Amino acid sequence: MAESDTNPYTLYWEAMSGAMVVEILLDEIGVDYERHAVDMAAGEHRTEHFLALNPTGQVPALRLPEGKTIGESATIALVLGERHPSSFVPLPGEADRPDFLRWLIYMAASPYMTFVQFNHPDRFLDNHEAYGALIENARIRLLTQFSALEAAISGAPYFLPRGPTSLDFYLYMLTEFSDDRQGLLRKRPKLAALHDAISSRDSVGRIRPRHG
Ligand SMILES: N[C@@H](CCC(=O)N[C@@H](CS)C(=O)NCC(=O)O)C(=O)O
Repeated sequence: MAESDTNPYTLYWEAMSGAMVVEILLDEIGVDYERHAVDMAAGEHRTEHFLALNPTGQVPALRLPEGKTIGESATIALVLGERHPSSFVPLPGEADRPDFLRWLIYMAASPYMTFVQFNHPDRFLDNHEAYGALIENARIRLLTQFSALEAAISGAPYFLPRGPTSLDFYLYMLTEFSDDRQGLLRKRPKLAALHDAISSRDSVGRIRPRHG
């Protein structure tokens, strides 16, 4: 994390949030950035100041060097891929770009959002008595969604045959969100190999501990 760059990226961040994949990608491509912790428990994400930066009131959000702030984890991964071309994000015209986009959007739209249902049933229903059923439904849907991802992994140990990409960083993060990681990995050997490979990267060694 750079503190002194004159024009760095700023990552609006919370522990164990979707900011993890953005941090890993920033570290992997080797760009300077600052981290700004958003105190969600204190409602900082609902303040006028933060909503002016990201009207959805969510993290991750990334302030670009020119001053604009963007949200949405998948969008941030794509924008960083365009601005800092690397093997981590297939560029338009590359053969595996359609698969890359398909599964990146799936991860952000499906399992990530099912984790929100699992951890924050209050955002879906006012009826406290139904929270247990909503959490159980999320638990079952997560298993199905992870199985779909297991079936889609086409490389070894990485998601795509080309080698490590942001899909691997994203899927590593989703696996880390699980409260039954070992159970998840035991039944999904391709995911387990991917998770092992990403866990041992230097970037992850630096970043994962920050998330508790
Ligand atoms: N679609 C968004 C979802 C981001 C999201 O749900 N972030 C959570 C933290 S993991 C958040 O900020 N929640 C606060 C809220 O929704 O009020 C993305 O992919 O970045």
